[in-house]
Amino acid sequence: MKLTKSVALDRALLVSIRTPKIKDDEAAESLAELKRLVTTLGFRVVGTQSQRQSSTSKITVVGSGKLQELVQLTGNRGAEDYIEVDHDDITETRSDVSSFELADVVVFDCDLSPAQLRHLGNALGVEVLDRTGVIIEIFSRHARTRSAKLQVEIARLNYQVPRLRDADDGGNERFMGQGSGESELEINRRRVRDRLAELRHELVDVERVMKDRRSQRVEQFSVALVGYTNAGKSSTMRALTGSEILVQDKLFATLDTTVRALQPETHPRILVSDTVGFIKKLPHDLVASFHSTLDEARDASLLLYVVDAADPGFRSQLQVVNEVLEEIGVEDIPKLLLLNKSDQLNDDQKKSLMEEFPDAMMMSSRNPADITLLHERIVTFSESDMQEEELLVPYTAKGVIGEIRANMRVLKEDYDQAGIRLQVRSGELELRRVKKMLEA
Ligand SMILES: Nc1nc2c(ncn2[C@@H]2O[C@H](COP(=O)(O)OP(=O)(O)OP(=O)(O)O)[C@@H](O)[C@H]2O)c(=O)[nH]1
Ligand SMILES: [Mg+2]
Repeated sequence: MKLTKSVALDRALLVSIRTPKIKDDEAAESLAELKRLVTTLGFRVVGTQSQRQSSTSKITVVGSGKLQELVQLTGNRGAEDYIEVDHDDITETRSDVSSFELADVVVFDCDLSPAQLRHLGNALGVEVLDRTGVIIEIFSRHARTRSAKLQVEIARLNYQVPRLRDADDGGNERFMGQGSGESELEINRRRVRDRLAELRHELVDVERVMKDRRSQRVEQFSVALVGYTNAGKSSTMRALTGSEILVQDKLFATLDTTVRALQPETHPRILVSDTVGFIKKLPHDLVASFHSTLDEARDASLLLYVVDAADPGFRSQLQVVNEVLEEIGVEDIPKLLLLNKSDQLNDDQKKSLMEEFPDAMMMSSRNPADITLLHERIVTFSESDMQEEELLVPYTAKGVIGEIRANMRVLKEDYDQAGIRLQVRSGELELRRVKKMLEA
């Protein structure tokens, strides 16, 4: 689905279906999140509607009374054949339409089948989207690197395949003279499948290059920032590395992993990487696509879990992050929880959060003193399995001093007759490498 009419489609109406399986507060939270997703796409939300239903399986999703209401709110632009009045429809409904403004797009906070999307589109005569469609659209607008673009394109095509239909809506016209006897629909599906195979091939190549690049960094201590979308990962990354990274009050501002050195620079260097954010009900294809982006997290020496501690829903967001990361196998990597946006909390709130998460760090990416403390914690952690040793470097040894200064922490140095005596802290591999240089 490509939103070709996005300039004109600027007023959105959101619809939430409350099934018995979903608690009311969860549904409200999810609807608030959908509102932010839709706003990120550039739409203006003119109202929300909710309705209790036993399930979301009805072809019209909502009851007929509610459908009539949606028809009114979108300016009666649909085809009447698709709207039946069922007088036994006694479901509880709620509207929150602030001012009476007609909507040009209706967004459902659940996943809709291709048939439901089609039926509702015909009944309302406006664009109808589901949650997955919205998320895929955001991802595709925000992807910057080749790998992210490929991953999103694959997810988009996978989403589209079952939604393809004949140009004349259901007709099964045969293409004469082509020999194959395939319908237009079949031809379109085959084209999409061929394209998917091509994209997957290309992605494998791109990923091989990324993997090589990662393996060259394998000896370096690296920290990955992970967490829910909009938690403040990129802001923290920016503050820790002094780099100009995109920070936006938008969902999924970051889709590509960036890697930068921790600043002020340490010896050895510590690498920090920013990763894609998570969201509840992330479409399955996108989860699969972004596993490769998250490889950066799998290879990290320390994971910084960033949460927006000022968001009352952060516990359930953290749970989503944990679930996805468990799937990619990060259980053995040490973790530090960062309770970010502490500037939005009062003292009592901070105190009770620290009691609840005693190992966490309360911080704000906007507070330089907090960033300095975080920097220290990262450095201390990176040195925890390092060894201290004294090295004697003869004045005649070439290049060794440079190697030591770049890759080890020098605690003390003395100049005597035999050479420079250095007290260093270093990882085992580096120590071995330097000793070999000294023996040569
Ligand atoms: N008040 C406050 N706002 C913050 C803080 N840290 C980040 N923000 C804001 O939160 C919003 C999201 O920040 P980002 O750093 O882009 O969040 P992210 O986790 O990288 O988000 P995605 O890339 O979308 O997954 C921006 O508007 C930031 O300015 C903080 O400590 N306090
Ligand atoms: Mg970001």
